[in-house]
Amino acid sequence: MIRIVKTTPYKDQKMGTAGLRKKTQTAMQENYIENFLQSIFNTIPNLEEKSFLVGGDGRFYNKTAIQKIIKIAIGNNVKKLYIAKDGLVSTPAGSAIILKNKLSGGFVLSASHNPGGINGDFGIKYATSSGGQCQPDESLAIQEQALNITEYKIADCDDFDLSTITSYTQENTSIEIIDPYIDYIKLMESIFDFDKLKSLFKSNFRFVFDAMNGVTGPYGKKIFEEILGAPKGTVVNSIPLEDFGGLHPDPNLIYAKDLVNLMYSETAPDFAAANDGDGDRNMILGKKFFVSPSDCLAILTDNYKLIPAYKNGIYGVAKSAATSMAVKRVADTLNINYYEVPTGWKYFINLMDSNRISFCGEESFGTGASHIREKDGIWATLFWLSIIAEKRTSVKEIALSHWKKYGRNYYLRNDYENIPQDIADKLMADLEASLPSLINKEFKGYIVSDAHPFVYNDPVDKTSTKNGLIIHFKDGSRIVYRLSGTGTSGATLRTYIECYETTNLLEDPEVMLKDLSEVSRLISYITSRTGKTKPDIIT
Ligand code: G16
Repeated sequence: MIRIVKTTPYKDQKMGTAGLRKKTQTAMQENYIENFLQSIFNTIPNLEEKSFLVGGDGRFYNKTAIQKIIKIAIGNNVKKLYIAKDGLVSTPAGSAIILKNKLSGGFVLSASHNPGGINGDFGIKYATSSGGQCQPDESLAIQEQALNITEYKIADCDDFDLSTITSYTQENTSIEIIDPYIDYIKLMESIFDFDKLKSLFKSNFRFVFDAMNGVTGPYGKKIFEEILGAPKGTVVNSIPLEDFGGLHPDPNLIYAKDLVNLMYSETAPDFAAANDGDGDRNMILGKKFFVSPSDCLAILTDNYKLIPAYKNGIYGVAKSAATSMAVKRVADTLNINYYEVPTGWKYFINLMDSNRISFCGEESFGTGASHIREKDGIWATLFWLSIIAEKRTSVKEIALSHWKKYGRNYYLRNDYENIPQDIADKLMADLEASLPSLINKEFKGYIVSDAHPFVYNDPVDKTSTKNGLIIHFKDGSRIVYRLSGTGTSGATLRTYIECYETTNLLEDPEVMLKDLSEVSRLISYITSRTGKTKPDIIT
């Protein structure tokens, strides 16, 4: 039986950079998930012809929310649901499944790299038939529905068992429990030379993959250990846990601490990678060496010919404006298309769909390609393994020879967290208003050459998006300011700082960018407005 339930809107139910992201206890409020799902379904016509994927990264409250989503979908007469077995699917595998089966979209329940548990965060990433994040106008339409919702439709039925591959029919909806690994693994096999990778693992090569107790544990076990022959135990933190074992499943130098300590110890293996909770973010490490995400994109792009799927050429590459300029140097040299977009993977989708780019990446530990429409942590790891298998040299050597060829864009992201929203908004508004007056001014020896809001004009659908503020200096350095769209408490101000060097290639970025970090605070009055004399997080 289908019930129509009267409800009232939650005024905080706004779409962030990648969908809904909230404190878990916020999401657990009565009707919270139901309202959100109904709001999405209200924006999609002819649901009786539509099929969707449902799964998640295994975090706390996913199981309950998945059952709610199934019942709301049945209530709305959805044609078919593909539910990942045990409710587990990574964001990249989800995108692959949506594209392969030509689904109308999907829901990956994840707050990504944010911590989980009842006191952590919960989220719903909603992907459309594109296989990726919905576009800004679609987000607005959903938000409009959520802020005005008065009722939702839900099936009155028992919970479904998601632990075996089977199928059910309820009302007009068919429900298929699917293997969430197989299509993704086949896709990886179609891109990379698995035989070459197998031979790498037959050598003395040692690798650690940290799944951070998130969803890539089972993917990593199957791909690296079972198929490629890496020794058992190569994948660590491999069982998806509801609270990520208390870890903050964010693959960066701060939160992947154990892995970083291992890689900077005397017993470090040759290569390590970590993925975040839902498997779209990645961090790459060598022995005593960290590859920044911006450099990662540049190095992968420079080495595209090593990968069978790309050996005949790539269309081009794109990065978010906040990501360093390193990849532009590669694109210019290779003479391939190059685009700079606002933060958010959604902005890459039109460029991939129209064959303008093949690779893309963001400073926030995201690298990916047009095989799917999300960033892809395992793809990035396999790409690095392929480069190593070909060059048989260390990660540090690979990065150093890249910098010798192109120069190095030293880069830091400084985050100022938990700022009251009104203070953060005013800081950005005042900074934007002051930009014209900064031109030609000098700060600690850095002279501003240009300062403007970042505006992106999408070449495909002709929309224009404003995101962040950019200050250029005469020596080629840059500072980018923007507010995070994925936080769940207060506002996070991110400042992205970079300079360019051709000779001094192996310095500590914090040393190289000390003065420029200071300049970023001076220009925007961060300290007097927020009381913070230094960033909370530096990545
Ligand atoms: C999400 C989006 C990314 C984006 C990031 C930005 O990442 O998918 O495309 O770069 O947010 O985060 P912020 O707005 O906080 O800087 P994820 O991995 O959290 O889904």
